[in-house]
Amino acid sequence: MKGRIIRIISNLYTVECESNRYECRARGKFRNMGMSPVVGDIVEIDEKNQVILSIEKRRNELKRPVIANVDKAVVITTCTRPQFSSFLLDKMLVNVLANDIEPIICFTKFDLLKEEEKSFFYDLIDYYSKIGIPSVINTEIDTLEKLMKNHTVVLTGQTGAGKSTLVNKLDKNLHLATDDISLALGRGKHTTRHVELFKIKDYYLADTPGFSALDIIEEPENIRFCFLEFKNESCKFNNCKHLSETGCAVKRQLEEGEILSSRYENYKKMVVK
Ligand SMILES: Nc1nc2c(ncn2[C@@H]2O[C@H](COP(=O)(O)OP(=O)(O)OP(=O)(O)O)[C@@H](O)[C@H]2O)c(=O)[nH]1
Ligand SMILES: [Mg+2]
Ligand SMILES: [Zn+2]
Repeated sequence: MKGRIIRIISNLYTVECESNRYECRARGKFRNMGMSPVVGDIVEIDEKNQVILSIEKRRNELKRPVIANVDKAVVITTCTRPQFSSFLLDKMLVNVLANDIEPIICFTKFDLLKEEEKSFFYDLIDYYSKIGIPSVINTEIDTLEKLMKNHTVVLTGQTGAGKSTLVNKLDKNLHLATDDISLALGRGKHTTRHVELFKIKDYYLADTPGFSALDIIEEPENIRFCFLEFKNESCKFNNCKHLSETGCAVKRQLEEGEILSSRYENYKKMVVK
């Protein structure tokens, strides 16, 4: 029987086959092969013995958070508490785009901003939307749900950013634990401890444990194409890295204010090691 892994807790894999759920174990052979089943995997199970027999080839996968076969990622980004970081946002976007997953940016804690701080975020929302990444505030539920319709979506973001809070808002029957004690104590405390896919209305949404730091593991070559607004066609050299080459259209657009300077600075931080 075929199904999808929707949750893993310790060594127990919950596999959903149509509307039934089976709590399965994985065979040692996966470990020996150096691969373990992850949430989102399509698997063949032996429902009588409750074991996973095989894993279907993945369409895509993420390492942070660990999940496979998703269409979109909602990149949860705080406006404050913890403080907004454009570098973290751009790293999360690269992480998603490099794995063939469509990002959506969702800002949280906009309500905690002072009036004069808000326009900075409106400008960011405009900029990212313009370059092709839909961007919303977590109060714009209808827009978000339209973007997620019929898709399998993963939430990604640092710990305390508001991922589980958003899931609870989207599905009033879920009462996932949310907490901000970590902020009061000033150290990382992960409230969500496992990845779990929830069926909500007409989409699947995965809540995930947040991270406290995110490293970029992509090659510079891949990173360049994740900056969607950096168009190579207009550069003098078609392999232009947009660093110190002559006739670079990206640098020209940067000087003309068409490219956001934080985007270019973050790109440089990621590719110049
Ligand atoms: N004021 C305000 N607080 C928010 C908002 N979103 C989340 N919070 C609060 O932020 C804290 C952390 O939220 P969580 O939903 O637990 O964060 P998380 O991303 O799930 O964290 P981890 O599970 O550790 O990865 C909670 O106290 C929430 O009530 C928001 O938009 N505005
Ligand atoms: Mg959580
Ligand atoms: Zn260039």
